[in-house]
Amino acid sequence: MEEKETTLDAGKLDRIVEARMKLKRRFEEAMQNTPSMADSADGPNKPLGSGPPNRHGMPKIPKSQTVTQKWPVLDLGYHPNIPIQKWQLALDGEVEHPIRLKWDDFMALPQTDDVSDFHCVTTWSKLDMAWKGVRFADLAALVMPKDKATHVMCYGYDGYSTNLSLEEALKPDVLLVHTVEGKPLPIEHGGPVRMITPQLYAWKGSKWIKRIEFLAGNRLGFWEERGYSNTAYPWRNDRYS
Ligand SMILES: Nc1nc2c(c(=O)[nH]1)N[C@H]1C(S)=C(S)[C@@H](COP(=O)(O)O)O[C@H]1N2
Ligand SMILES: [Mo]
Repeated sequence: MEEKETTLDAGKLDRIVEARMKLKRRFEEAMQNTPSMADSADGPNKPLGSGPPNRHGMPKIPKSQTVTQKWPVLDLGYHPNIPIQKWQLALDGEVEHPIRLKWDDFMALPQTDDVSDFHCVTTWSKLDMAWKGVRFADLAALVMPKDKATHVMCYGYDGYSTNLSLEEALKPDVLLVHTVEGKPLPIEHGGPVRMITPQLYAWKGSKWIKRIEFLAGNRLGFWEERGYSNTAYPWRNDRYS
């Protein structure tokens, strides 16, 4: 791999902003056409769920989900303990500028605060969670996906993997988070850094994230290979394939 060590300076930040605008133009239409943005009561796919509309117009509670106050832990049973001094995130595959970020590089990137909902396929939803981290879109702008890139595969330090289309991954609420409710993300929930995908079921967000590989086509991740949906749209009750 041609990865190199990276620190960020003002020139690099300018490049991120420029690249971010380019990516936005490239994926805006596909993003607007994803089910969690486009489905509507008068269209062919009425969003399934209950409650008032959320900020992207879907019912706050997707079909067959139950709201929980607790935050259950769901994973393969192995919680890798990665101290921040050892944590690294590789971004590679079909990109112009592959990199490997260390903790300080990651924390020097633009930081985003957001409040979003977390929908687990096992039918619990935890609402209005306060997150802080780096937007996937800002990371993508840093490495610049090649024209042929259409998907990513995200890998965790526990051996997990999950795939996403770029129009889903580039949504502004998709974050790589290190903080939840003002506190460091606990190890059992994927700390030091995990991804979240509020507009898809939560298995699409890798805990203990260590690598994002940009792909020239779709490939299935751990659960997707084992019968979970490739697409994972909560408001279509799209759980298993
Ligand atoms: N690395 C990794 N990420 C993972 C998983 C996993 O086993 N390993 N499980 C997924 C599943 S199935 C769900 S529902 C959520 C659960 O996140 P939580 O344990 O913080 O509730 O993480 C997802 N991300
Ligand atoms: Mo899950």
